[in-house]
Amino acid sequence: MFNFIKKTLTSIYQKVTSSLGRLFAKPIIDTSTLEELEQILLEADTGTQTTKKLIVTLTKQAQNNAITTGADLQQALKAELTALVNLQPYQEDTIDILLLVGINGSGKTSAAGKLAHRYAQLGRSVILVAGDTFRAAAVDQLRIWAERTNSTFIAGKEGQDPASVVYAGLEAHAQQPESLLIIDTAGRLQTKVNLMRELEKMRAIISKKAPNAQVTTLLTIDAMLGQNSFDQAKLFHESTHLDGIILTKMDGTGKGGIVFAIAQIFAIPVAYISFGESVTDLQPFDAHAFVSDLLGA
Ligand SMILES: Nc1nc2c(ncn2[C@@H]2O[C@H](COP(=O)(O)OP(=O)(O)OP(=O)(O)O)[C@@H](O)[C@H]2O)c(=O)[nH]1
Ligand SMILES: [Mg+2]
Repeated sequence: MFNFIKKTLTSIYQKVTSSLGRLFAKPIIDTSTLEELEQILLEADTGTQTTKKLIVTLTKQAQNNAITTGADLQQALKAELTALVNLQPYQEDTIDILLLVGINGSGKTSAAGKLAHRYAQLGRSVILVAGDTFRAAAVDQLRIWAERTNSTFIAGKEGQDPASVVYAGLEAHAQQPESLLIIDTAGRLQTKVNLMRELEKMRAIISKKAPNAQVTTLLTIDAMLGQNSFDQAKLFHESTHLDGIILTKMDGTGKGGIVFAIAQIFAIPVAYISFGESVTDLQPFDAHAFVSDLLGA
């Protein structure tokens, strides 16, 4: 399994890895090497703020002669990137209730299905809750994932208060406390304020009805949106507590720098990456292994 993921990731980041490899092979580095590095990082979606910070630090080290060769640069960049992603690692084993949030189309419903599969593989029974009552199709979409993964399915009617569907989900969970309750939510309502209010209401019901449950909120971010995805992340980060990120559609981008931008700006770990549309196309994200693979170090 691990080799498969590594192969998938390697093919995703090949372009970045090979551009970096060229720089790291240089026997001696100069200002233009750092300029090239800056360009590669920006093109890889590392974001201007994070890239600038990295380049300033590396330039200082080069001026002090702490970095003279491409190999030095590789080690220094590895240390900086590792420090960036060295967040409290995401723990998936102890969770009772998983709330999925994110803007429309970012991959919440598919992630709910893939996570149901993952936890079933880990031996947990899963209850999928259709907390997106905004569109009738959203319920049908999640129902298909529930059937595919043999999960219990809880849904209400179109337009029903999602908090009441969550309530029904919590009742089912109380009957099977060892199971994992995964709640899919809407990505779009009439306004963003409504959306955030709805999420808060769901969270309030959860803490009232299951005060001792381990509740985790994950934000789905579409990696293909690159820089634009930071705005959506900001919107949720400011309004609600987030425990981690699911970076979706990684198969559609040859970039990986977004991982560092997220770590630097939001200081929350990427918990999973999703790289396709089948049940197995979601895996836990190992930030340290990712840095090593990306830099070939
Ligand atoms: N290639 C690829 N497609 C994905 C991935 N994740 C989701 N998709 C597709 O992206 C589209 C949107 O995914 P959904 O899971 O419906 O997104 P959502 O956040 O639930 O969307 P709303 O319910 O509209 O808010 C679907 O066509 C998915 O099949 C991924 O990792 N890779
Ligand atoms: Mg959905």
